[in-house]
Amino acid sequence: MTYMEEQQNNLIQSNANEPEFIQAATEVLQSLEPVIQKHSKYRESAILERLIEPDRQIKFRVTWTDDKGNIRINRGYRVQFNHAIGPYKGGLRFHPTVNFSIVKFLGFEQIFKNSLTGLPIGGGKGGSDFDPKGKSEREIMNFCQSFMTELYRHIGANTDVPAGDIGVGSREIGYLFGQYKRLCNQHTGVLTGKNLSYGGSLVRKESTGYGVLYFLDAMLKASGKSIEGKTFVISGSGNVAIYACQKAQEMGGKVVTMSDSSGWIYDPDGIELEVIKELKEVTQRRIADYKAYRPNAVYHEGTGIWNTPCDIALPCATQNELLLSDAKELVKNGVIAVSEGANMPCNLDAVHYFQSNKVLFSPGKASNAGGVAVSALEMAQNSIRYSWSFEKTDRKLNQIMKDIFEKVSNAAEEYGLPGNYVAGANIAGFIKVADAMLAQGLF
Ligand code: NDP
Ligand code: 2IT
Repeated sequence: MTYMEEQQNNLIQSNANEPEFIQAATEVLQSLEPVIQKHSKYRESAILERLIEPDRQIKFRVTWTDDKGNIRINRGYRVQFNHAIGPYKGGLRFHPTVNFSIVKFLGFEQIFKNSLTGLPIGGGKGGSDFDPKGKSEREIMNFCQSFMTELYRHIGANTDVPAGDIGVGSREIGYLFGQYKRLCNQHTGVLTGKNLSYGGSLVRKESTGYGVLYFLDAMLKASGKSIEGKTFVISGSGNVAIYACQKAQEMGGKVVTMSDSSGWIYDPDGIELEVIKELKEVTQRRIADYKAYRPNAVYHEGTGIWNTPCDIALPCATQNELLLSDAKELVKNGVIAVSEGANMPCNLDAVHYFQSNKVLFSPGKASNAGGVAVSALEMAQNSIRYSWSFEKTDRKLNQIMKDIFEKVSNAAEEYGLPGNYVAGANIAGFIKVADAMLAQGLF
């Protein structure tokens, strides 16, 4: 058995009940084979073995009361995966599907993503199986306060800095931050994605979606193509999807779909984003209600969004939402590029199918890194107790995304895999972290 086969076996045996984590780590291991062959130092220092095992996993009970006075119990999680290059950094997800497999896959991806930003942030992730849907404002606050009453002892502006993810936006960050401050009596940059009035950064709200488009622009340009005039299929209608749609439209693209977990809409005239913002950011309604505002639109219950003909697909909802059959349909309909806005939305078979059919493909850890990058800029602004203008922060984001494309593209080239941005992202992200681990001795 080769060394890499041993690593793969060990991954599967030690994490048997964690399919999403195995999926994310398998992709990285596959990409790193040429790096391990070329540089024996990583093998000699057991870097892969150490990277795959989180520094620390925290699980806790969250007890809260609902509006009827019932006592409710949920599970809270934080995985502090790797802090070789900076404090642990990564979002919190509130969704009924959250468990250690989900949090570990997200935390693992975050190590490489954060490394690619070029900013000093390590990898972590957390969340809860709490379902925010249908909860009152008071219930959300009760839950957030109780969640932070345990989490606060594990985090800190120089230790671990959580942010949002699915089900956690600026409202939840506000309640979490308020409780942290009650407990610690410190106004520090311990969370990112804060509102502007108490230490948030301009552009953070838009950053993941905008970043997806800045990366896509660089990737298309490198192949002599452009966004102008292209038809987009976007999934999701949350934070990432909304601002990906906004930037795609600003850059001359036409977006014809968006979705939520119930179904999807097709608007032949192009998505009217103000309607989506009203439904999703203001009134917390379903995507099905879009039709009431735009009679030409068609609503489809359930899946099927990837059967829509398009030039560019941006999966921006959740993991494993685009499978091999969807990839085949997209290729059949002539898709030229797929950029992941969500984390691991395409399964491994779908990714391989895109690559072998010459579709430009960017993995989430490269193309959605704009969110965490602006989070790191928020930390920097909090440290100097100052805030930058929208234009300045947006310029920095744009440059960071272009730089990520260069790093990813160069690493792929260097290891003989030109155009394979999955391998490029994993290799470039890995080398910085691995070298920092080597320099700091055994941990
Ligand atoms: P939001 O909670 O704002 O939106 C999530 C969207 O995805 C909603 O439209 C939601 O529909 C849909 N969705 C969630 N779960 C499912 C599911 N199981 N099946 C179908 N649709 C689903 O989250 P974000 O936009 O912040 O996050 C979206 C993705 O982007 C996630 O993968 C996240 O990890 C990733 N990401 C987020 C970043 C950020 O800065 N926010 C940064 C980088 C990556 P519904 O409302 O019906 O649940
Ligand atoms: O997946 C991600 O990169 C995020 N949810 C954002 C993390 C952050 O710390 O801003």
